[in-house]
Amino acid sequence: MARLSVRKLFGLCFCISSFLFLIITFQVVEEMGQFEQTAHTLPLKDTDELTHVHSNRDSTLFKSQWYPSIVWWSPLTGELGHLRECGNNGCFFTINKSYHSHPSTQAFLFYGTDFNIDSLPLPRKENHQWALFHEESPKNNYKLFHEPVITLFNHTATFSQHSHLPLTTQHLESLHVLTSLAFFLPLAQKNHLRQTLAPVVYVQSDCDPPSDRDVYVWELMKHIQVDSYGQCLHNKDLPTHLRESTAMEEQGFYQILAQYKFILAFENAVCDDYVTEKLWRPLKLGVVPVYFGAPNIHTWLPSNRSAIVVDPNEPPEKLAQYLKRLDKNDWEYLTYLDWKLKQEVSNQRLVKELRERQWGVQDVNQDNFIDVFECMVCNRVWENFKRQKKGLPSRVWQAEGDHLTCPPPKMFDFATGPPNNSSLRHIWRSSYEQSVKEARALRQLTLRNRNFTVTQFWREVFSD
Ligand SMILES: *[C@@H]1O[C@H](CO)[C@@H](O)[C@H](O)[C@H]1NC(C)=O
Ligand SMILES: *[C@@H]1O[C@H](CO)[C@@H](O)[C@H](O)[C@H]1NC(C)=O
Ligand SMILES: *[C@@H]1O[C@H](CO)[C@@H](O)[C@H](O)[C@H]1NC(C)=O
Ligand SMILES: *[C@@H]1O[C@H](CO)[C@@H](O)[C@H](O)[C@H]1NC(C)=O
Ligand SMILES: *[C@@H]1O[C@H](CO)[C@@H](O)[C@H](O)[C@H]1NC(C)=O
Ligand SMILES: CC(=O)N[C@H]1CO[C@H](CO)[C@@H](O)[C@@H]1O
Repeated sequence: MARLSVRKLFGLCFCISSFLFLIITFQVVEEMGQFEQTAHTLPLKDTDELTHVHSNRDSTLFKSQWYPSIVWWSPLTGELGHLRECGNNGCFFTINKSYHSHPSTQAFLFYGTDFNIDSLPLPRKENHQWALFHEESPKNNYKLFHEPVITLFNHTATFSQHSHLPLTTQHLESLHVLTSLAFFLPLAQKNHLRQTLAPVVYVQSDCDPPSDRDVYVWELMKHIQVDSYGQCLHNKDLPTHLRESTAMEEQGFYQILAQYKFILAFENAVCDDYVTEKLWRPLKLGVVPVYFGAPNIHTWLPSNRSAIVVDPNEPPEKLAQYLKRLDKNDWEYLTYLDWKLKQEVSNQRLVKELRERQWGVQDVNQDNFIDVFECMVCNRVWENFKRQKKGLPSRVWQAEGDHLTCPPPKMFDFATGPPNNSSLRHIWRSSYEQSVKEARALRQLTLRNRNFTVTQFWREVFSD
């Protein structure tokens, strides 16, 4: 919930800043005489006007008053209507659903977590492109993670490196924050602090997620001391002013974590490329992450010896023994911080990704990933307009299974587990299995290309 509200806050900031940006853009553009009309007259379009865009070979975009409309089917941006420039192209973006049947509408944008079966923009016309934005955990909406559903979309922006706009590094501001020594504590100091602190720290308040991390950590705690500040497996209190989940990015909180030798960086779900701040935070602080999450994490680590990657098939006791050995052996521990002390990211894949991505993270000087997603779709819509004008066949975009995928969640089965009173742990597997059926039903109903009711949907889900 807290993450959600922080995200909403960011969303609001993005909205406000992109609104200001737009106002400024409009003023500049208007002064340059490129727009013949002001923005508020733009939404008024009809078939003839769109045809005009197609047929008038000589009209350059900015001489024309007509723009394709792109409808956010999830009200993510909250913007009832605004024109955006995307390079040389312009599109009108709106959350007004009555644009579904408007002739200027060329694309629909969906936000994964809000993607709802009960009101899809059906019927879908041949020119209606669908685009999915989903950067969050699979647990927020499992049914999108199956081929029958993901392939309904033409364009994707997801955490998968295979998507059209990969958001894998969405929680990493820059290479600089990784190599920075701002929070780094020398090992002598950490060794001194070991008199009062455990070697390992864990901070989670989203308990019993699909990765089943709490059960693993509970088992690990039998073999090595872990200070656990969050609500899950809690055994140590944070200072009162840092107890709000919004304090997770505060300096005071970072300083507490930076005192430890190891941070348990356990994702809430285990899928390739699903990497969150849980990994980047310890790397930033100069604490060795003990990572459990994306099986392909080696693709993204700053160097080949910068994190201890948990093998879920090995007993936690073995990991505990390894951590204890490193705790006693300074030289060996420091091999994991070598890259940090040299301030060098040797993973060229990560370097390239950060250099080439077109969006920034909490950076007012760069577009955010939602702007870039909107423009990707806008530019693709225009690309086909231009091809049509030249008499070329339209280009076809199609999401593929690997644009959003995650294997079924697995539970650990140690002899004993935490004294839990949460049944949540047990729902993930069945909810995943149910989502496979939902995906199949959703595809069938969507391809029928008529609107359908929730009742019809559930009837279809349970039809076999
Ligand atoms: C949505 O768009 C329609 C035109 O397509 C317009 O009549 C209506 O007022 C708009 N709704 C809002 C809330 O702006
Ligand atoms: C790890 O990286 C270092 C330095 O970049 C390199 O010399 C070494 O061969 C790498 N080891 C492996 C196993 O990839
Ligand atoms: C979008 O996807 C649909 C369904 O797969 C397909 O029929 C359509 O041709 C695609 N449109 C574009 C522009 O790629
Ligand atoms: C779980 O148990 C603890 C202590 O046994 C109690 O404080 C907590 O309220 C319980 N939670 C729920 C959801 O029942
Ligand atoms: C389906 O669309 C028709 C026509 O637009 C509308 O009258 C009807 O209420 C819709 N049905 C559902 C289930 O949304
Ligand atoms: C480790 C442990 O005690 N797990 C229990 C958690 O709760 C479920 C029922 O909600 C039990 O089946 C588990 O054994």
